[in-house]
Amino acid sequence: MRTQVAIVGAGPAGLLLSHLLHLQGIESVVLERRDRDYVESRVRAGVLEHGTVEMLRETGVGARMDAEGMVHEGTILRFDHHSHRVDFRELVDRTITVYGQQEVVKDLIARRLADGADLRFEVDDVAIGGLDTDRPTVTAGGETLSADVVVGADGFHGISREHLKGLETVDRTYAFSWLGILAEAPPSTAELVYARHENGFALHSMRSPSITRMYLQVPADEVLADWSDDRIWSELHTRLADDDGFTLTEGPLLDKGITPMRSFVATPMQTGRLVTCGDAAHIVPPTGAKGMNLALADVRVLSHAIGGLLTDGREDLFEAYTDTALRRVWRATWFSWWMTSMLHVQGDDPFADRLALAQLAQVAASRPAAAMLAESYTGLPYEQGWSYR
Ligand code: RFL
Ligand code: PHB
Repeated sequence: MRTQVAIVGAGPAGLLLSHLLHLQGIESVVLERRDRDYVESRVRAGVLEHGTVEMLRETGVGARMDAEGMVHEGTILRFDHHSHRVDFRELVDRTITVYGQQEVVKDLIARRLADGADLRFEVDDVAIGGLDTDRPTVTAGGETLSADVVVGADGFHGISREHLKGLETVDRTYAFSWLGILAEAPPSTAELVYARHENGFALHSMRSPSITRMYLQVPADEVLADWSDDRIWSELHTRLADDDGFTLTEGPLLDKGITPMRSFVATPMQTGRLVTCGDAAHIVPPTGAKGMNLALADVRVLSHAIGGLLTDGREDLFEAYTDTALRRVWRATWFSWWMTSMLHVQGDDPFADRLALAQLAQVAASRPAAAMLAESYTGLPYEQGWSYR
């Protein structure tokens, strides 16, 4: 069997790519290891950059996001028990939208299926071959699919990255993880609160007017079993408190988990007709809310490059894919590292902790410093459109 583009992984990256290619008249097959229900209910990212929102809307998959997503014009930084608002609208004339990753995934799956896409779930034996030719193959379930391009959109633990020639990785692991909870409680604040407290970082986010999403900095080797619901709430109350009377509303926990923090970039992102995108190629710590946005920005570049290759035989855009994508990846990697080091408590490194507080003070006091944060948080401008034509 043959297709134009074989995509491994039905996360946000693989699904959006399949959609953008379809809009350019290019057919693809998406192969996903998990079942549909699993990928639609996996709780992860929640913040969409300004440009991500525009791209989803412009390509016809933004209706539910526009109806249910919460547009935020700023965010709160809380440290030394005081709150400082960073006003995105006023500083950079941009906003973010709070809308869960699994909602984006649901919208993309619904649209792909309505457009007659070939999406295959529960395919757990994908193997990639033929990489020395311009007809690479993907084998799964005893069937071989021959394609013009194979895309590894299979996340950090996927199988595609290991096929890249001359692969080099740079990474940083952090001494802490995030313990995340989803609670059936109305948000206690209208905007996200990033709090730096002596006990560690805490984030107050949300998913809807009745669901709160929150995170706590915990040691990297922390075990979830050591965190009872009572201990989680007690620590959230302590770390999110301010001198202006902030109160936190509690509710039953719907989900809890621990996520390690890591920065990781693997280059190149392509070898012959195999390319990687999203978490398969790079990971950022979640403090800057960049992971999914970066995955979708890769896909924008890739959709344009594959459009050029398959409709006009243009090799140049395709060959430039790694370099084009990495320009944004490294800037987001810097921003995510900066937010992480500024907001987390190192404990054993008083110098780092004093520097972090000085940077927060600078963001709170200086308009250019706040604008720099706002510019990266709401999303840097894209270099090009998603469509080749
Ligand atoms: P995904 O979402 O991991 O999807 C990869 C898909 O590939 C499948 N797969 C395979 N399929 C077939 N064969 C194989 N051999 C396969 N191996 C894997 C997997 O089952 C999966 O369905 O990668 P993608 O599409 O690149 O998307 C990346 C994002 O998921 C990720 O960057 C974000 O979730 C990161 N992230 C955040 N990003 C943001 O932009 N804003 C945020 O606010 C934000 N918060 C977060 C986050 C990630 C978190 N966790 C849990 C890691 C908060 C958290 C807690
Ligand atoms: C989330 O709502 O899950 C979220 C928000 C902001 C972040 C990370 C995660 O920086």
